[in-house]
Amino acid sequence: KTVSIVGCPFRGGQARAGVDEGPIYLVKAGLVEQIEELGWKVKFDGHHLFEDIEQELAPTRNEDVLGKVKNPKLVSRVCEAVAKTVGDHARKGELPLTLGGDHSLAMGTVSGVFSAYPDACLIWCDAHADINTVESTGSGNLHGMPVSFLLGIGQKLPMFEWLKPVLKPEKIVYIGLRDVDKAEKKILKDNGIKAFSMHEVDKYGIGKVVEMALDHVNPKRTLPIHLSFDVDALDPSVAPSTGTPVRGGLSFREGHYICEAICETGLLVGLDIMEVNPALPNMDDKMSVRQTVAIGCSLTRASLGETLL
Ligand code: DIR
Ligand code: MN
Ligand code: MN
Ligand code: MN
Repeated sequence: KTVSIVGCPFRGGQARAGVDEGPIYLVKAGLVEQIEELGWKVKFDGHHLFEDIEQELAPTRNEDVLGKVKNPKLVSRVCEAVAKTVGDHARKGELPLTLGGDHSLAMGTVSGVFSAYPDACLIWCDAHADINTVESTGSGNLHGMPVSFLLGIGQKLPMFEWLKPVLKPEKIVYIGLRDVDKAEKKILKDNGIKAFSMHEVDKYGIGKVVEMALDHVNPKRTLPIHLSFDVDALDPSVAPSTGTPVRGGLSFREGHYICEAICETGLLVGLDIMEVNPALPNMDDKMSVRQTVAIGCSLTRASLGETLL
């Protein structure tokens, strides 16, 4: 069993500096060794630098806007590269672990994993639904839109022609939502997409929520699972160093329980740990950064087999 780490120091899907440092901090904190300690062989050949892409696009960087959407060319090219890398690892039977970077990268990770496992399902842990379309986005930030692109809903952008609608609405389930735009609520409803918000976590408890989430996308527990984990799913008191914190989030244990329960299925084939931003909440707050990076590592370990006993 092999984990292939795809380090993605990328921030083009949103506006705040620092999220590109996330993967660097996670690896520096000893993540590779921690995964090896769990009995995995770990492949990590350095972070993906996307330098060629950034350089090639540099001359027209400030023209990279289409309607409201910011950096569409840059994000598209980077995600296409990530899709290829992640897909190659998955096709070799390795488990791709993508370290973000902002959540627009999931257009690449999910495309890659679903190219290797077309029958996979997707579990999306996040405060946000990330399902705005080109038409509905208020911010223009692509990290708020990866799910709509993967579903193939909304206007298609020419530069994203490589991105195939690999995802069906019944193959994704959300856990942790609490900051969903009005237009996103309509998209979720119109497409019949299952979501367990913090309201359901409070009502049923995390154990029941994960069971219901799996029952929805994976009733017989036979299908491969991709877990895309945005650390802002956790409460800001638990994971403060992230770009769009929202209060009322998952507790430390609830976040880890999700990872442990998915690991227990034995069906995990792809994992994303996204939106760790070591420049936040501010440059002086070293404690918050340490805490958030440590949680990025421990969520990863929980997903890869670390148990409490
Ligand atoms: C908002 C915020 N729905 C947007 N989304 C965030 O920009 O589309 N996603 N923060 O992670
Ligand atoms: Mn690689
Ligand atoms: Mn997200
Ligand atoms: Mn989020």
